[in-house]
Amino acid sequence: APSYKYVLAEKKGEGGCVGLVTLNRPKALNALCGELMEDLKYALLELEADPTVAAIVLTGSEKAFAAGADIKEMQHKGFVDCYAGSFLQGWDALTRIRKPVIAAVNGYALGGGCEVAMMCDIILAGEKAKFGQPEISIGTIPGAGGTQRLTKAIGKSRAMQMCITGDPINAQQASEWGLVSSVHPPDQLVNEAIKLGERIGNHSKVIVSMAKASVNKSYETSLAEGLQFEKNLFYGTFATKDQTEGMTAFVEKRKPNFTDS
Ligand code: CO8
Repeated sequence: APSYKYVLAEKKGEGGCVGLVTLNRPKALNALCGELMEDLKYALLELEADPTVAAIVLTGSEKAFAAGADIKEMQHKGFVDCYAGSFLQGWDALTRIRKPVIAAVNGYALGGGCEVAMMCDIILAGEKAKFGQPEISIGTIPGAGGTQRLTKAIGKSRAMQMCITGDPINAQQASEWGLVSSVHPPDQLVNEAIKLGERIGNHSKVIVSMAKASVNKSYETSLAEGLQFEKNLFYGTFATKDQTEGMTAFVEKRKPNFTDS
């Protein structure tokens, strides 16, 4: 496997079915500089292409998932540098991964760090996690989905408050507000995320990616269109061997043997 400067990519879980990507730029609290985001993209694409990997866990350190976009990199930029250079456009790569991506957030997930967590499919938090969109306090606004995904996740009033005060929320609040699925002791968080990945790995990879695509569709479209999209994919599952196997195994009272086909 290739090695990266700012991320570690490994395989964990039963049969190496869970990819683990760890952001690793400790001196800057995993601030998301251009090079780190390139490393992250290629690490994810490598795991996406690996047929044994069923799900991917993305984590940082116990102190910081990521403290945001790299402020030192942005400090002297002008509008034209950002616009003509499509500044940070490459971040979208994360949202095009078709396998499930689970964010395991310990410590700070601020600004771009919170946005990257929200680009993932599921967020698990450590008890000391802090989520925030502090851009307002450095004279800018969220630029990678903070005003959009946060609003969909926790509602307008709470998202508005976070984006215009810059005040972060803790793991408990994030859990009550539905931003994260569950909260765990910091030292167990990554293992819990890997276990969740293993449970996903019990299922057919092709059907899992259809389920992911269908849930994501609800973010992008009207109810009627989303229901039609879901129905078509549901019908589509009947073109797979895994649907036949899953239903046959149920009737025969045995475990299914999915072949991702
Ligand atoms: N960028 C660059 N360096 C950072 C960042 C950052 N976001 N965050 C921390 N660092 C660096 C610090 O500069 C420091 O480096 P040095 O030792 O060389 O001075 C080192 O990390 C340690 O940081 P601190 O000493 O500040 O550590 P503390 O424990 O005292 O504080 C905090 C931790 C509270 C997390 C603090 O570091 C902080 O407030 N960080 C900035 C948080 C922030 O404002 N993030 C938002 C950035 S803006 C953004 O993300 C916009 C995204 C837009 C995306 C657009 C896509 C198209």
